[in-house]
Amino acid sequence: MKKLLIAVSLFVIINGAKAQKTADVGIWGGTGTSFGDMTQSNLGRSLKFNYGAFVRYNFNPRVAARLQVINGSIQGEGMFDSQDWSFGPKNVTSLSLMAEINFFKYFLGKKETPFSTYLLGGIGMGMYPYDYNYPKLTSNTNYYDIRTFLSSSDYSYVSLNPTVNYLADPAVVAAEGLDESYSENVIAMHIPFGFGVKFNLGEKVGVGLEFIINRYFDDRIDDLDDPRKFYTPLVDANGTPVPGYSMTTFNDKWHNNDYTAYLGLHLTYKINLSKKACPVYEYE
Ligand SMILES: [Ca+2]
Ligand SMILES: [Ca+2]
Repeated sequence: MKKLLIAVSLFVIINGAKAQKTADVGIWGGTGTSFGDMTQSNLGRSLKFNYGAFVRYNFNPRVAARLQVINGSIQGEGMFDSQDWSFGPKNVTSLSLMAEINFFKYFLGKKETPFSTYLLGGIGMGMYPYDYNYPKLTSNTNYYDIRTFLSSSDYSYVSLNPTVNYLADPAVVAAEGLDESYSENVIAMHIPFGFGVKFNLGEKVGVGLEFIINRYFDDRIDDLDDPRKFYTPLVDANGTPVPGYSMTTFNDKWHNNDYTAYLGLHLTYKINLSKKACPVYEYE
């Protein structure tokens, strides 16, 4: 009976220890950039300092949840078609809730788990300004060159004529009020995903390097909001022009939107959530 009690007690203690949860807090520093409608981006001139912080809750040695904020400048220099295009620097703040999946068993500070590579994925939101700059857009002549666009083989199916670029036609500009430059704050959803590697530096401290991409459901980070869209003047059943335009767009929720990308180092500190630590079993 005594042995049974001891066995039951041990079972409870061990399972209690296994159920123990740990958490970590981290600070994050690195660089950020974006990918969107530009081509031939000058990466060296498009990298800006970004920083952040996170809390990580470890369910077990393989799976953790991370709530992370990254803030900093994003800018871009490159081309749109054969013309220069640049935007920013603009402040982009990203908030992400991600699962962190370790390839190896890992608990911060445990000698038995010195390092792991990991994957990140989840859901997030970003905040940033969108600067609609009419003079700047109209100085980019290729932005309008719908004829070039229509004659390219990829888009030869577009036989709608006559088409007009949404900024080139004075009637469209007047009707849609497009000649007023403005800036607005955007709040947009994104899907973050990434990977990294992390190491223990001591019993309480770890360090890591990671790469994260945020895939946005919005096209305005680079200030080029669906730049291929165009208007087609309306006609009636007999082909006679009638007032108004229909707009053809190339964006939807899943396609032709912008990305941000971050590469950074993080320094992580362990928090004990439970005072009844049983380190022998913690990492199993
Ligand atoms: Ca864009
Ligand atoms: Ca786009």
